[in-house]
Amino acid sequence: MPQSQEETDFLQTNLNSNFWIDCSDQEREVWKHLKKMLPKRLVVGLINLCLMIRCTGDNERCGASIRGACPPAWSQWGGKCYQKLSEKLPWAEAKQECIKMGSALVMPQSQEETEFLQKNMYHWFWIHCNDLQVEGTWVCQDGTTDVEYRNWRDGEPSNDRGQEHCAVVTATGDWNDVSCEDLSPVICKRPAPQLHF
Ligand SMILES: [Ca+2]
Ligand SMILES: [Ca+2]
Repeated sequence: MPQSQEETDFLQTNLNSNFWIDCSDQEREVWKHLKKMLPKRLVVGLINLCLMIRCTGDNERCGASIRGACPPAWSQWGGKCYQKLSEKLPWAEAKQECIKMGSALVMPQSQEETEFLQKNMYHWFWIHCNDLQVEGTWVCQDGTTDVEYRNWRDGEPSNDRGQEHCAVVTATGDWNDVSCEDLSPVICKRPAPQLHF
């Protein structure tokens, strides 16, 4: 919980990452700062909400995810909203179903995100990662943005029988390539609504 404007500035300048502010009376100092930057009608609506602030390194652009801002039936973790589908699907159908819902097939980018999904959604599930175009060249994407994070199990991707081109997070949290026609649980992801200031 930043205690002063100086501390908030320091955190925003030196941490190019997310941090939660504690929701309590102590956030008055942060609110003073936010009130200067946000339109009044927004501040009135948000006065009792907690914000997650993300700033770029140069401290010139900040965004705040509103905790609890995900649509009904979507769960929030950081700046993302997730929803699990009730049906197991082949990979391509899983991807399409998420697109129909205005979202993307999930692509976890850290062990922490994976653990959140395993705890709250499914122990194993498709991820937006395949080598359909060029065998052995894995393309992993968060929506349309390439993701570098990899967490293959030892010995994977194995491309068994030359037929494994889509990736799942397994029950142990690491990845395996399997047939894209397999039926696996599906989690869709969309960004949480953001305030930019
Ligand atoms: Ca393959
Ligand atoms: Ca495999």
